[in-house]
Amino acid sequence: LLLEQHLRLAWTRGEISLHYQPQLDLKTGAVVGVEALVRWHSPVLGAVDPERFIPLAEETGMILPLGEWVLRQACRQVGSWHRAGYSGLRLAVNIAARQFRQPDFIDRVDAILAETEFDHTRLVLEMTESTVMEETEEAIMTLTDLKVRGIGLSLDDFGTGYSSLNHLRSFPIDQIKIDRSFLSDLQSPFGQAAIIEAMIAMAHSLGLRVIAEGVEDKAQVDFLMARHCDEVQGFFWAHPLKAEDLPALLRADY
Ligand code: G
Ligand code: G
Ligand code: MN
Ligand code: NA
Repeated sequence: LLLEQHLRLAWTRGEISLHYQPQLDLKTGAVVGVEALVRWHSPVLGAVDPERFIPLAEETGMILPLGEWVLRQACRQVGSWHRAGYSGLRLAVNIAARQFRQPDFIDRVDAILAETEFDHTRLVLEMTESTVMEETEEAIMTLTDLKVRGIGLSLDDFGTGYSSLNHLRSFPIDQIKIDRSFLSDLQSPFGQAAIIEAMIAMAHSLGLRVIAEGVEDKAQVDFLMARHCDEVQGFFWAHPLKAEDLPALLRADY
């Protein structure tokens, strides 16, 4: 079978699940959010890397039903944590370009939020620069509609695309997520440290929050603290976890 055929079957056989990776406030160390990350465990192929099947799902259009399932499932799960007392917890969900460009994208998000009774203001959509920076006019309208609802917008993989810094100013986003490739090269002679520093300073001057992903060691933590990065995510604190393992990391006061 082709990977595509396996993926179609995986869908019907319940082989797709979600993991949740904590996002922490760097100053307080509190878990302020979780990113939902899709996982596929095939009895035939084993664990298939999302870097392989997400692009395939995008090409074939399967990302549309898959993406809706992810949003619905994640809202149900995180909604249950809200009701258990962790009412401030934010949920970050990755949105593919093809989902975002559906003319009725907002209606679909609204429907899922209503169905799961999820607090709009606790949802953050993670989208890449290329997703939001194409077809600028429509994109700004959709992003504005989301923002009016209180939904947060985070620019994922920041620094890797062709974003115009001028555009950044006019886009109604709340946060940039610095791509992990920058942090992994902190010690390189190519000035990655200076680039991260500049990205944080620029984002802050535009009133945007900054999250760094792929934080794996203490040197990276110290570096980010000294530059006043707002939030962090990475193996240093936690890997993406099964839902059942998450509550142990949450604080009741958050
Ligand atoms: O979890 P991991 O690092 O293996 O994810 C690899 C890539 O797959 C990341 O870039 C991530 O954004 C993407 N990804 C994970 N889950 C989803 C999802 O539910 N929807 C979309 N569109 N992308 C996802
Ligand atoms: O691009 P996006 O934010 O969607 O990427 C999230 C992906 O990053 C997930 O697939 C997750 O498995 C991966 N990831 C999370 N933390 C770390 C880390 O500390 N190091 C590395 N190498 N990958 C990480
Ligand atoms: Mn992401
Ligand atoms: Na990313």
